[in-house]
Amino acid sequence: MHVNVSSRRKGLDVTAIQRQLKTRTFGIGKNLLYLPTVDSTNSFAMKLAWEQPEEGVVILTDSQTAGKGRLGRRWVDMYGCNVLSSTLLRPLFPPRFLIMIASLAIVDAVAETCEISATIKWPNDVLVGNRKVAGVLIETSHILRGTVDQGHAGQLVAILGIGVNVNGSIQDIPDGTSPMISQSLVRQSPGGQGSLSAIATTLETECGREVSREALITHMLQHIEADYLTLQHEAREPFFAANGCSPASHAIWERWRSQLTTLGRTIQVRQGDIVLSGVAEEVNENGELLLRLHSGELVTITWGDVGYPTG
Ligand code: BT5
Repeated sequence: MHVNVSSRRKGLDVTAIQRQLKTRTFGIGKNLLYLPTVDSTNSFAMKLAWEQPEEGVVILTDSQTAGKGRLGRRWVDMYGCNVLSSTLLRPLFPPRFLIMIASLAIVDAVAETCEISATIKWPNDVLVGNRKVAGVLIETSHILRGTVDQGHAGQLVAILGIGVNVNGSIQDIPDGTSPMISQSLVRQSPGGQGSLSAIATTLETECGREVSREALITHMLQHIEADYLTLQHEAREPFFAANGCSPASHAIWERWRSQLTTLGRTIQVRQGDIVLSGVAEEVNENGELLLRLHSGELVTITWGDVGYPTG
């Protein structure tokens, strides 16, 4: 692939992305919306979905003023250094598969763009070594087309939000040590470190050179679209409706499972104020984590933050 490396703090080269993109619809032509700055690409995409819920629209920005993580947390960035994207989707399959598709797309795109092996920490983090380089946020809504009396069911819309720390260094992110971020880090991290640089990294830091955001976005969207369209196709088959899964979804689950660094490790799962400790034994095809508590009991975990205790 030949995409010019954009200088940090410069806006995205959207033309380069469109020239290189080999997708069928995702991000093609008017399906690519670029805003130099926005509150949150996910919030913007959700508002758009109410007016024009066509799938495949991709929102890109150079900086968010109110970037969102899960559970009301913040996602911070530095202007012109990150991939901040949201894709509007109308999945016919359960949205839990989107988290698998997105994490795998990030891992593959990172390998193709800068030859770094990233891994996945359940449920939604992409790591290089032990540090977070990307996060995924999926938000869903039922959008009515027509009226309920006309018999129109709500259409599920999912916004797939991805944030990747690409260039610059984490220490330079202005909000990285803000009380809000630090507070959530202290709560999340069993080690209790209070700064983002203790748990996060950028691709440039890891590979020692500036990385093309345009190339990364291009690779990522191609992977997301390929897996998404395969699942959409199979979701229309009676087999999927009867079983809630298909050969394709099983294959995606297997690929996702094979990239999870969480499995087999002693972990701590924080759910609000509750912390569960044990061994991450397995993930099921619903994407849930099966945790063997130290008491021997096996519990199914549907949400939370995983920490790897040190020492
Ligand atoms: C996530 O949440 O990891 C989901 C992040 C999704 C961000 C994208 S950017 C485009 C789209 N539009 C949005 O508004 N959001 C999406 P969570 O697992 O809850 O992680 C949030 C936590 O990660 C925060 O509480 C911080 O501790 C930490 N954090 C914040 N910014 C970070 C960054 N740039 N890199 C690594 N960690 C960060």
